[in-house]
Amino acid sequence: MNKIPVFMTAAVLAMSAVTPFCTSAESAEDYVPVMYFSVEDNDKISILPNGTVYINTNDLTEENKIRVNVYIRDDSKSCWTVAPKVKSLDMCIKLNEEAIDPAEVGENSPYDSSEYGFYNTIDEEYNVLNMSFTAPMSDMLSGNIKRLPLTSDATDDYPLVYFNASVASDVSSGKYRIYFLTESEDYDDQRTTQVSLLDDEGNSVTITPEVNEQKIVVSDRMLGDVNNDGLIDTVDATAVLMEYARLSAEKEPSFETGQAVSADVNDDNLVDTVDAAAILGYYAYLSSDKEYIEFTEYLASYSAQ
Ligand SMILES: [Ca+2]
Ligand SMILES: [Ca+2]
Repeated sequence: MNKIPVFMTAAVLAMSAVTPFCTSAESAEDYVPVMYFSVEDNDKISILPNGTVYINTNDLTEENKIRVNVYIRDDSKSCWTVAPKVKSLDMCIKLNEEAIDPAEVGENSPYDSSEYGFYNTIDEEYNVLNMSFTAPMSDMLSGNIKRLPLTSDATDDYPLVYFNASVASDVSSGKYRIYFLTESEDYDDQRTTQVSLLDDEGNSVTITPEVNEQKIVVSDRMLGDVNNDGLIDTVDATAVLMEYARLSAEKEPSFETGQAVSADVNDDNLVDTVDAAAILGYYAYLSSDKEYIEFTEYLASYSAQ
């Protein structure tokens, strides 16, 4: 698993320290599984080192789909129900297809598919996907609930489920997100993301997992090509530094939204010297005789150092 976003690492490491699952009341209350997304690369998007999707609207066509994988990290391995509810706030990024259980299409799955029931529904009005993996109904009625049996060592060795998000070809430059619904937002009693764990005594506890979100940033130009001339070079780095100077002097930003998105190459919501340095570094790399790589690939090696 090399796609865990950087900000998840601390939580995941902290959880790794508390295995195996402890059934004492205090520890069981503290324990929380994690759900997170990862997006599959394709020719219409780039993926930044932190997992954010970057879209240059010039690469879009009439039909633009992004495959989003949903993972669960449950170190206690004690889930008997896993129910992600996923929402996209903006209809320009539409969750208009049903989710796919990898096991149903012959792909690997974290849980043994013969041991769970899977359902999913789409709520088109609110752009919400409701999904659930749960022990068979007969077991629930008889009170004989079993944990979902694993197919491999970790619950996030494989995606739990995936879905396609459709990006409208006329999407505006800006920042978007797909996220796990953890509280009712659209109406009372809206279903939210939950997992149910079963302890060694057969007691079930239903909790809201820790979640991340999938950021999608959209610009009308390439990442780093701030002046939109098709090149990533010193002119762009200079423009970033000038904007940084403006913002530092508490002047109004001069960049339009698409420019600002393309200038924030490390996606930390700041346009500053770090971005300028990355642009200059990439320009220097391209000016050398080294093999051509995309800016995002360069950023990945740059941030790994
Ligand atoms: Ca440029
Ligand atoms: Ca930045």
